[in-house]
Amino acid sequence: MAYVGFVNTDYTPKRKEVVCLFYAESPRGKTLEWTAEHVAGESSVGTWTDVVTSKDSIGGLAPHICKIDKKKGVFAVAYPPELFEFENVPGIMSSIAGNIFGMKAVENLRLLDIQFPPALLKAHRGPEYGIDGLRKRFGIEKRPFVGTIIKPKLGLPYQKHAKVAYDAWVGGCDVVKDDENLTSQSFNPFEKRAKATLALMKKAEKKTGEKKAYLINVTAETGEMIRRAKLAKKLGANYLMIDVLTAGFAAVQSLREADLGLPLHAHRAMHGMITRNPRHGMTMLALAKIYRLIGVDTLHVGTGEVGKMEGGPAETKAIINEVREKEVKKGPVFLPQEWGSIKPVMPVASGGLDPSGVPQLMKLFGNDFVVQAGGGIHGHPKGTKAGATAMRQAVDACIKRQSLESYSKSHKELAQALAYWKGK
Ligand code: CAP
Ligand code: MG
Repeated sequence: MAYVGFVNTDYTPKRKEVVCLFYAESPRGKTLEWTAEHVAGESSVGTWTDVVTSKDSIGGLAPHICKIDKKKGVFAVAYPPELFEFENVPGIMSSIAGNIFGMKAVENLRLLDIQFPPALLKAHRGPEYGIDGLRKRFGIEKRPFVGTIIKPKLGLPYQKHAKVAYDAWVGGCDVVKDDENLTSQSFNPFEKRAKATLALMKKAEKKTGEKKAYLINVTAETGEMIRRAKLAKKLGANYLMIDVLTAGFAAVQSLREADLGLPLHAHRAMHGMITRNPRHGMTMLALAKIYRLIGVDTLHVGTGEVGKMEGGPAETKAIINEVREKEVKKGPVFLPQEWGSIKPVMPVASGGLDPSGVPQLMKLFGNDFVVQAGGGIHGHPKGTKAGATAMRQAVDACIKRQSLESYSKSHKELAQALAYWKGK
């Protein structure tokens, strides 16, 4: 059917429907309603012209444009569940985040939020661990997890990579992760890195008496990714990392549905290509909901302007709520969402951080998050171990409700970090 007849602003979406909230800018001379009709049609059953074959096959499948707010340039579309294969995230995205972004009928289009109905939640595992499960697994009762990313991003031979990880763990990091673009390069092949780093993780656990996590990056072609994940598990890995955007929705589902029993860390490299332009693409909030649905355990969500990446406090807070809370109330540009039995994801703050940012981060995130620093640990004037200690001291200071300045008087690594990056 052509792109007409979907507007029904008296329509109340059924609980079983998928509801999408869009922001759109129409071509000159066209109305938001006209654009919304094109979006609703092209994302479901329609095309640019009537087709004779439509007559007897789409009854009841047509979506309803149930809200249009011309002032905000926003409209909502309620899609009957029969339009989708709920187990198939790539398929769902091909409808609600597919052709519509390339149509001439939109100057700009942004998918603000997707409301998942109960049956869609039931079709997916969600996180295996959740926040309580991660805290139990790593013996960290209340405070934030402290993590680092091995730097330089690329270039370290695997033996050095392992040694830098050891120094970070012994210095006080709970978590050490590969960088997003470290996979299995000639200087740092996956299996050798896994063996060497896991051996030193065990050594660091013995030395510190603390459980440690190594987030090894398994990002690769899906079959190879699963092979690496299984190999890592065999070698004693206790956490896996995947670059969720570059690997793709299907790969994230494959890794989760491999049920390896290991927590999954979602790095969001490439998200900026889709989320950054406030007038086009898709919000990080909507993306984050998809990864919680599929079932990652930790996910980068931004730092609320503390670090080097874009994403203000209000946006970061909204994403934190969306991945952590059981129920999210309707917001200015997002829909209400009940998460049923889907466990929470632990949000990750990362990007341009050093110990001085910890108080602001803990104000925004509370305690249930991972604070992660690469340069802010390995750039410490006294090296990685001191850098990790300084980060941990900053968290301890906040837990003890002391200012970093006063705490640093009796904690030299923190004092050195604060002095070194002052006014950075
Ligand atoms: C941080 C990081 C992370 C970014 C990702 C980097 O290193 O390893 O990939 O945090 O950004 O490569 O930049 P630094 P986001 O601590 O040295 O900045 O968390 O926003 O996805
Ligand atoms: Mg990185």
